[in-house]
Amino acid sequence: MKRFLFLVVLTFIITNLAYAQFSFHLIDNFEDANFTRDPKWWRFGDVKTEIVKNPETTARDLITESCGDYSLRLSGKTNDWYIGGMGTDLGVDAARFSRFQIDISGNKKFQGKLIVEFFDDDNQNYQIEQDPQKNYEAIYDDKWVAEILVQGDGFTRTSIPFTAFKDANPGVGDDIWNPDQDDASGGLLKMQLIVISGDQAGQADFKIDNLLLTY
Ligand SMILES: [Ca+2]
Ligand SMILES: [Ca+2]
Ligand SMILES: [Ca+2]
Ligand SMILES: [Ca+2]
Repeated sequence: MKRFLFLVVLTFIITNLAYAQFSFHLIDNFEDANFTRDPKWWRFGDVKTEIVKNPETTARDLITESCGDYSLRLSGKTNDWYIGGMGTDLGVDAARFSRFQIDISGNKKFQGKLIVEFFDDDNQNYQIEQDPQKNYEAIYDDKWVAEILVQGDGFTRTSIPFTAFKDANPGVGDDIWNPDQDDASGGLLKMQLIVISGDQAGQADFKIDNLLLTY
C-alpha cells in the first residue's frame, strides 16, 4: 500500500513537472541578481540597467509577490524619445506558446514606453544577420514589435498575444510569425527591449520582472 501511494505521488509530481515545463518558458526573473548570466543580456544606447531589491510588501498582491526578491531597473535620459535598450538570445521553439508576459513597475514622475522586439529565423541558420551600415537592422529574418505603455507605481502585469506583434520589416524575412524550429529553422532567436521616454526631452525610470513566454 505504501509503495502504491509512493508511486501515485511520484506520478503526480512528474506529471506536474512536465506540465510546468510546458506551460511557460521563463526568459528572466532576475532572482540570480545577475544581468550577464542565465541569460546573458546586452545593453545599448544610454539606458542604465541595475538589479534592484524589490520592496518588502505587506499588502496581499499576487503579482508583487511573484516578483520575488529582485527586479531590473531601467533608467535614462534623452533629448529625442529614444533612450536605449537591452537584448538577449533566446533560441527556443516558441510554437507551443502564444503570449509574451512581463511585469513592469513604473514611476509617478517619468512615464514612458517599452518596445518589445522578437526576431524569428527565416533563413534556417540559427543567426539573425544584421547590417552594420543600416543601424544593425535584420537583413534575412523577421523582426516583430509591440509597445507597452508604462504605468505608475507598483508591478503591472502585461500579457501580449503574439498576434498583436507587428512585422517591423515588411519584405525582409518571410513576413510570417513562425517561431518554431521546423525545417531547420532556429525558431525564436532573439529579443530586445527598447526604452522610450514619455516626453521628447525626458527621462524614463521603471523596473521589469518575470519575462516569459506562455500560452
Ligand atoms: Ca524577480
Ligand atoms: Ca537567420
Ligand atoms: Ca518581415
Ligand atoms: Ca518569419
